[in-house]
Amino acid sequence: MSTIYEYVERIATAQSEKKAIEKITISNPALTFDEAYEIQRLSIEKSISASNSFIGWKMGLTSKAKQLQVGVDSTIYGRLTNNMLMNHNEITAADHIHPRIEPEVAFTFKKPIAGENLMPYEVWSAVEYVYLALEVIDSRYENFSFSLMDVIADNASSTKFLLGSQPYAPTTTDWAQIKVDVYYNNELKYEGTGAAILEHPINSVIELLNLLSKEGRGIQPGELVLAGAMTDAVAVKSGDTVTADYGVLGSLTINVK
Ligand code: 0L1
Ligand code: MG
Repeated sequence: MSTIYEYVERIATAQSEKKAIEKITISNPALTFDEAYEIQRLSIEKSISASNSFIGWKMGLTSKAKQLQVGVDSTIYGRLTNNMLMNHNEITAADHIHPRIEPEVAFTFKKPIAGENLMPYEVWSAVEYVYLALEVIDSRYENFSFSLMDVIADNASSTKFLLGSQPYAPTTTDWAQIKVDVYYNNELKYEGTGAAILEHPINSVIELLNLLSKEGRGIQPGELVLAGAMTDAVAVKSGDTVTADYGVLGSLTINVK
């Protein structure tokens, strides 16, 4: 059986060569939750450099639909670094394995916050802004197929994300009630609401804090949290365009080259 360092290498190679690998649990069905998060942590640590720093967290598997798809009933977190944050609204299909795009919201934090089973009002007191976001996910595993432990080790399929340029005050609206229409090549593909994210996107941050508190950690000021998807993800290829229209709040588009 391989060591966790070998799995870190395998995932990094899959990413750099844009070639999907067999999921870890095929050869190591006993991979534990702690080992999977350690593979994730080591993978991100390995990617950190002078030009690539840790900037926050993403939550995954935050909707019942996604949990059913993967056959699990728990949320997971991943780590975000600044080279995942897109500075223009274009990705290159050839830079990815099998990219998919999903509409999200993101939170930024002005105060440190930590703890288990916090109440929404406690979390809101630490939030600075809410942003519209599009996440590009790209599993490093063959056929985008994995178990819970595999996807944790693979940093929750993170690859890129686009943030809207407009910060919204947390009090702008009821974030559970916001609506999104997702257009794939100008055709309506999915409709969703903020409530798809654990009934309310703030619950995603509460879940993240529950997971982080098991490791004695929390969210630091300046960090960002991608809260989770409001609809299914759209599989994309070169030449495609995905637009998430959030009505009066605005819209975000990613073009795939
Ligand atoms: O952002 C997400 O919800 C992705 C989490 C991992 C599952 C997937 O890749 O669909
Ligand atoms: Mg996501």
